[in-house]
Amino acid sequence: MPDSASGRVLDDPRLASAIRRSARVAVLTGAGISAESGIPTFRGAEGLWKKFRPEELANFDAFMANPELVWAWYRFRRDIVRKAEPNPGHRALVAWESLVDKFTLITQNVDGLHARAGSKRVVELHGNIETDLCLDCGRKRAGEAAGETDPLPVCPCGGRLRPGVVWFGELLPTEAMAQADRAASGCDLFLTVGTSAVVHPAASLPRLAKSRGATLVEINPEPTPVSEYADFTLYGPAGEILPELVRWLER
Ligand code: BJW
Ligand code: ZN
Repeated sequence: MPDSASGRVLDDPRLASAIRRSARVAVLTGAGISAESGIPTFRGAEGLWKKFRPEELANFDAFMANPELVWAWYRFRRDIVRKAEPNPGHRALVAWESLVDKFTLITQNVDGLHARAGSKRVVELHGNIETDLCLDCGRKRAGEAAGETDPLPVCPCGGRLRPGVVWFGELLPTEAMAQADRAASGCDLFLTVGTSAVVHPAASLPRLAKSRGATLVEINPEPTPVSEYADFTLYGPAGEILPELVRWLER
């Protein structure tokens, strides 16, 4: 049965004890953890890219049909990401990593804010918005600098570039997915933070972790499909709840 905490997070001694005895921790983050850095989410109450649903633009067919539009969307988002700073939620996960034997931070986010905050072991499942990928030579390269406005960027080989992210219908990077599977299968505590948990295969990781015996904790202001089987659901913003958990662990 799910449990919930609406007041002080660690009022529940069972949650406190599960967190304290967990030496192997895996965390799955989604767009919600970066919401407090000013980066809009895809879905949910504050879901932003309201004008465009990700299912409409984040796929290869949309790119081929209208590459200028898809590039304009990514350029707009790159701009927001470059101006954003990590928030207390990102920083709490950096601190948590230093407190346990094994800590794997699996993220669906493409904004790079976990690494910028100082997290060491970050598994990026959906790529990184700061990279471009050439459709011809297959090379990955750094994304164009701020201010460049070529509507259709081109690789030095002459091939067409696309954003280096994972779109619907595309396979996730094999090694990243394998690391995520291993971490979910072999952890004592699995946290899902700020994800609507509707996009697979990432959304399957919490269930995998739970089926292998991990305690499953969810942090999100709204219920998600994970809330139905999580051991604990902490309803609220990641930037408040994560620092509270870490403060308690550090004591
Ligand atoms: C806060 C907060 C605060 C707000 N604090 N929280 C099994 C079943 C059904 C379908 C499939 C399946 N397996 C595969 C599929 C198909 C598809 C899929 O999952 N579709 C479903 C949507 C139906 N998956 C794929 O296609 C994947 N590839 C794949 O499976 O390959 C194999 C295959 C190929 C072909 C056929 C079949 C299989 C690829 C998925 C790629 C997703 N890409 C995107 C875009 C990335 C690039 C970019 O950024 O532009 O990834 S889509 C978008 O959604 C992005 C995100 O990473 C992803 C998840 O979103 P996320 O992070 O959860 O954000 P939100 O906005 O949804 O939620 C935010 C949450 O935060 C909300 O809950 C808020 O409440 C909360 N929040 N403020 C904490 N302060
Ligand atoms: Zn090329």
